[in-house]
Amino acid sequence: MDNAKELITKLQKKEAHVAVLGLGYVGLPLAVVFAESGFKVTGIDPIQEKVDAINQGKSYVLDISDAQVKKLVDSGSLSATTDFSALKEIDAVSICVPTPLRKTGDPDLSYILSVADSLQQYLHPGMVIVLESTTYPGTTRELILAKLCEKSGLEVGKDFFLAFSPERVDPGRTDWTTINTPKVIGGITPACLEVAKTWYQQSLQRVVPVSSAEVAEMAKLLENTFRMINIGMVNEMAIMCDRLGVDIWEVIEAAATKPFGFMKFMPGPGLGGHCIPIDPLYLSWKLKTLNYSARFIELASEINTAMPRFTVSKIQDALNKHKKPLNGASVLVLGAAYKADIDDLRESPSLDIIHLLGEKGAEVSYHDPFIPSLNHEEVRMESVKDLDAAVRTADCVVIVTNHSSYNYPKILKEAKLIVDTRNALGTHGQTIEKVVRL
Ligand code: SAJ
Repeated sequence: MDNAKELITKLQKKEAHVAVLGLGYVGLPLAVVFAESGFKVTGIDPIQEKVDAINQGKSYVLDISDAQVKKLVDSGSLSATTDFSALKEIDAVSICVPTPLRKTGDPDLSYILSVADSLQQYLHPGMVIVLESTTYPGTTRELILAKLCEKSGLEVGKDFFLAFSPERVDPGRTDWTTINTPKVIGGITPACLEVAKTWYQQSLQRVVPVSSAEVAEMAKLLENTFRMINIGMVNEMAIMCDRLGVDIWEVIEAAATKPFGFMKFMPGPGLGGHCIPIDPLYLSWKLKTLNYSARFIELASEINTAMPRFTVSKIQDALNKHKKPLNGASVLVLGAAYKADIDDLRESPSLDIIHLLGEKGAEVSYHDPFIPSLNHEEVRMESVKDLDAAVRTADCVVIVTNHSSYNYPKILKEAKLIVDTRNALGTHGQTIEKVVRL
C-alpha cells in the first residue's frame, strides 16, 4: 500500500500519532480538539512553563478549561514536551507558531523557519504536515517544502504530505470555536490535500478543500485584509465627518438600516490585535517583491495608524474648549486592551495614545479591569485602584476600549469631560456639552 493510502487508513482509524507545534491561543485549542476526537496528541512548545502547565492539567488559554486539559492528560490522550525529537514517532503535524512583523514592517518568519528546521531532522515517509500560521501566499511551497526536501531525499505527495490550513481562532468567542468554524485547506499536491483533508475531517465539523496551498494562504489574507480596509475606510469617514461637523456614529446607524449591500464597521482610536493590522502587511510585502504596490492595504494601514494621533487631537481640542491646556491636564484612559472584554495588549492603540499624551505633558493614568499593569516600551503604569475617584477627578476621561464592565451612565454623570472613541456612552445624535465623540 502506498504512503498516502496507509496514512489515510491510520488517520481514519485514529491510530495516527498527532503533534501540534506551538501551543498558543491557536495550537492548544487545536491539540485539545484532536485529542477529544480520539487521536493521541503530543504538544510541542519551546516554553517550559506552557509544557508544564499542560502536563499538570492546566490551561493558560481563554477558550480551554483546566478540566478539559486535565481529562485528556489523565487519559493519556494529550501530553506536552519541549523536545522536538518527539517528532520521530509522529505521523501528523500541525504548525501553529507566531508570524509577527519585524520592527521594519517586514514579515518575521523566524518561527516558521525554526520549526521547519526541526521538522526536517525528523521527517519520515508517511508523515503529513499542515501549516496553520497566517503568512503570505507561497510560504508553504517556497519555504517549508524547500526545507523539508533539502536533505531528506523524500518526495512530497508521495513520501510525505504538506498542506496549508489558515487558523480562524477568535479568542473569547463561544459561538464559533476551533471545532465548528469551517476550515479551509489546500495541499501542495492532490495527494497532499487528500491526506490532510482526511486528517482534519476526523476532528473538525467542516473542512473546505481548495485546489492549492496558495489559495488557502490567500483566502486567510483576503478575510483579514477585508476587515482592515473596511475599518480604515470607516476611520477615514470619521475624520471626514469631523471636518463636516456631522456625527459619524449617527451616520453609521442610519446607513446600517439598509438591509442589503452594507456591512457595519465602527471607527475607533486605532487598529489593534495580532491579526488585522499585521496579516495584510504580509500580503503587501509579498506583492512588493513582485513589483506591485498594494495601495488599498498601504492606505488603510496609514489611516488606521494615524487614529491614535487623531484621538489625541480630539482630547486636546476638548480640553481647549474648557480653557485647559493638554499640558498638565489629568487624563484618565479607560481601557488598555486592543478590543473590549479581552486582556490582549498586542498593537493596542491605547499604548500609542498613552505615549502621545505623555509626550504632550498630560498627567496620564489608565484603568483596565483585565490588565492590572502596563510594562510596554516607554509605558510603565499600574491600573488605577479607585476608578470612581479617578473618573470624578480627571480633567478628561477618554474611553479607548469599551469593556462591558464599565458603568457608562455613572461615568457620563460623574466625569467632568469625556472623549468617547467607541460611542460606548451611546450618546450619538445628542449634543452633550461634556461629551466629545470621534
Ligand atoms: N475594530 C474597529 N472597528 C471595527 C472592528 C474592529 O476599530 O468595526 C478594531 C478593534 O477595536 C481592534 C481591531 O480593530 O482594535 C481588530 O478587531 P477585530 O474585531 O478584528 O478583532 P481581532 O483582531 O481579534 O480579529 C479576529 C480575527 N480572527 C482571526 O484572524 C482568526 C478576525 O478575522 C475576526 O473577524 C475578528 O476576530 C472577529 O470577528 O472578532
